[in-house]
Amino acid sequence: MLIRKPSDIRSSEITSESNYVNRRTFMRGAGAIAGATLAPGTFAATVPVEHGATVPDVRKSELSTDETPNSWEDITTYNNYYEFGTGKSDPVRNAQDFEPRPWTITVDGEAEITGTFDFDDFIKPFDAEERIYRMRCVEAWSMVIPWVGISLADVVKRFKPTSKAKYVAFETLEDRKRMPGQRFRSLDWPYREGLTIAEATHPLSILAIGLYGKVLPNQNGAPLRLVVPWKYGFKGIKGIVRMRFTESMPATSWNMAAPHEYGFYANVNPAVDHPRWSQARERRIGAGLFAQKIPTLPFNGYGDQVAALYAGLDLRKNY
Ligand SMILES: Nc1nc2c(c(=O)[nH]1)N[C@H]1C(S)=C(S)[C@@H](COP(=O)(O)O)O[C@H]1N2
Ligand SMILES: [Mo]
Repeated sequence: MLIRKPSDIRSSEITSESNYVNRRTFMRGAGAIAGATLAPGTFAATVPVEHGATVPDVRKSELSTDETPNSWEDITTYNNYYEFGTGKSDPVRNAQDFEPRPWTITVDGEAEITGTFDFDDFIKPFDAEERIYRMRCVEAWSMVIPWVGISLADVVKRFKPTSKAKYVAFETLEDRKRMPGQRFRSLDWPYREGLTIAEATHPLSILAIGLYGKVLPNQNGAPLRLVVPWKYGFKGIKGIVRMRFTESMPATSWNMAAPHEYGFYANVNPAVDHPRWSQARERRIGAGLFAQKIPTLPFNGYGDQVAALYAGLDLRKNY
């Protein structure tokens, strides 16, 4: 494979805009060598890299909640991203200098189309939509977040998973120079997550590339992160570099770290408490210090849309 890992590329090579463009052209060629010809793009321009730049051509979605979104400030300063530290305000501080370019996503496993794709090529065939979703962290806090994303169902179908593919597994970048939190063994790196194919092809599942119409901030998982709004937030893996189609259930980071506390499914469920705290209620970030906790809803309020995925499954055992 001609593509160098991002970790092999010195930061001096990626500082200027013209270098960035050159690198991208190089990656395009390499993507074609990897075997996949890509459909013509939907995006008029490539998604910009600069902090705070607007994502072009974003349309609204009927799948959005009409609840009031949290502020940009809340969403970008209170984060979980252990690659940049375990405190809530570590990611915003420690991810500022992170360069989410050049970036490639490797697709492999049980699929007809596999290869390593430059980020822009990877997202180009898909429409960007605003999806305003509730997010419920397993730690019993929540937010409402206006993501910009592409349909994960469309992405999965494009790679033509084989009949053997039952799951899709994701991995975050592993690079302790660029992700200083990986110098500590707070988790077994790289961060790993996974979904069943049925979950991944549900219309609510997206790969987010933006927030509030702007490119995704580093601390929220730039350039690409998963959002599955009926599951606990830890399923929403950030900084994705690999997508693998598998026959058996993939290992996932929080399940590996504490199997009795975090299952593979991780559907939001107020009836199944965390061994160390109740999941019945949640604190809405931004509601104020004295605000009452609000009730947590089964499947985070998306039950009408997703409960059928789990017909016949014991949700107490499959937590
Ligand atoms: N790679 C990676 N992805 C991750 C995490 C992480 O530590 N590393 N934290 C998860 C958790 S626990 C939550 S609640 C959400 C937080 O997303 P946000 O900071 O954008 O709100 O990201 C998830 N994705
Ligand atoms: Mo979380």
